[in-house]
Amino acid sequence: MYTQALNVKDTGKPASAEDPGKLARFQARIDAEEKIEPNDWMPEAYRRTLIRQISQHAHSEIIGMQPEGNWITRAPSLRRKAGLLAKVQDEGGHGLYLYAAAETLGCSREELVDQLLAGKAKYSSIFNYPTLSWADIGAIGWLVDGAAIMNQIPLCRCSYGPYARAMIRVCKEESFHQRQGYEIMMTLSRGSAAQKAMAQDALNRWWWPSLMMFGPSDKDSVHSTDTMKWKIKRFSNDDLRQKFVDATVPQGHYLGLEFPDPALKRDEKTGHWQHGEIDWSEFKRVLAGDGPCNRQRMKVRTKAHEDGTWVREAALAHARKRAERAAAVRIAAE
Ligand code: FAQ
Repeated sequence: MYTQALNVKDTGKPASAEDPGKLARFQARIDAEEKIEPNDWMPEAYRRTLIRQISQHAHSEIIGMQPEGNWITRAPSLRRKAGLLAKVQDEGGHGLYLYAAAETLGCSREELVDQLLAGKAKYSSIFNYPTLSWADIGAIGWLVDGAAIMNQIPLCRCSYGPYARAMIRVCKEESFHQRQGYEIMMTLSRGSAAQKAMAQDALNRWWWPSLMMFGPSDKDSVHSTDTMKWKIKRFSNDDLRQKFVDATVPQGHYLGLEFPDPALKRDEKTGHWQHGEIDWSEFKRVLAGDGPCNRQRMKVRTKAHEDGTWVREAALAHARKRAERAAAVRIAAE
């Protein structure tokens, strides 16, 4: 899918030391909506910010398999189990495309995974919340995948080619996930009083963390100025959050559910749904490693990585043998 162009090593050069002519030509290409490809010249800061964002995104997909994976054995029917299994596998696949896209920028997947396991890399705050009932699987599909799509559709037009192309397939799959989640919520909301209460409880717990997925408010976002100038991000965090709220509130009302926000109201002039104040102290706590499940997520991920050591070693040994056999055949033919 991608060239594994590991020929663009980190020069450690600060952005200020870069050739102004090259910088101007680079920005002109971005402004002309050209895609930047792995072997093209790019400013160090652009390369580093992409590695940061793409690897955080990849880690999120991989850690994000845990809250839902937790329910595969407890899904209420074979149909639900098959759907959930496929969804969780899709998220694993997204992680792999994204690691591959990050590798084209000159860092290896091993380095990125090591950073995650060492606790030096971020992943999305949302995956540090627990899945307490089956309705949480519906709420994740509807809200978390819904928020992910809102954020990722514009990334299909990101200036960096490999990231933009990876996002096209990811978004198609996320949109299936969103619909299967909404369908679970619909079934529960139209079910018994206990099922409806379960759906309401899931919405109560997942609503605010879903809004936090879009990142800090624009005034506190440190990277947005650069990433918007470079057309990595096309919309600000607050703009995407607002689009998500506008799309999701009517869906929740259609389910007959209430949002856990007494301040939520539709502005008749603009048509937008205004939401109450987000608890940024909770967001900061989760980012600092003190969310309800941060420790558990890292423990499970570390164990899975250790348990997979023999698979990686076997795959490498097999690749080595194949290469040796192919070399022997070539020599014999010469
Ligand atoms: N959680 O200056 P900004 C999914 C960090 S995939 C944790 O605004 P930026 C699919 C940010 O990294 C979900 N950290 O940063 C799925 C930065 O930290 P740093 C993941 C967050 O990059 C569904 C600092 O705060 N999606 O759900 C969060 O311009 C179901 C300052 O923030 C992506 O990664 C957060 N919520 O904007 C899987 C999409 N927000 O690096 C399984 C791509 C911010 O300086 C099941 N990423 N931070 O240490 C993006 O679009 C952007 O990176 C943002 C943040 C919008 C997340």
